[in-house]
Amino acid sequence: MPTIFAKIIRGEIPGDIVYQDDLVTAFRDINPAAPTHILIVPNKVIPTVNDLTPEDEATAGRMLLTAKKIAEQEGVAEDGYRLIINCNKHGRQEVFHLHMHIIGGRQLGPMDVKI
Ligand code: DGP
Repeated sequence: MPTIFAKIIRGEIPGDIVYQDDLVTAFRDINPAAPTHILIVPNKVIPTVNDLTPEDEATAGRMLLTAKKIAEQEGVAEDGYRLIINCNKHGRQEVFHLHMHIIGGRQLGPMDVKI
């Protein structure tokens, strides 16, 4: 079964895509927690961080470098932002297609509270 994110990547359902290349796609979160809330996802379905393999090293690295690029594009780089990857139940992961949240555009709360 394709994930909802796979459908956005393939253009089968609407998504506010802000960046796409051969390895990753980034689009705005449907339920933003801050003025900038973008998800960076691998084009290939990797369910969780636990499923990463050495073959995915370039994809994992591209996710981080894309976060840097998007922070600059969104104008939040200097003030700062937070990158989050949730994993499984304790991490409250809801969509099982690996994704990195980039959240910024306002002063965020401390790490241990809901953002
Ligand atoms: P997580 O808990 O890390 O799995 O977060 C999943 C995020 O995905 C959550 O912030 C809401 C977002 N999301 C869920 N469904 C959709 C969708 O259909 N489109 C978009 N753009 N975001 C979605």
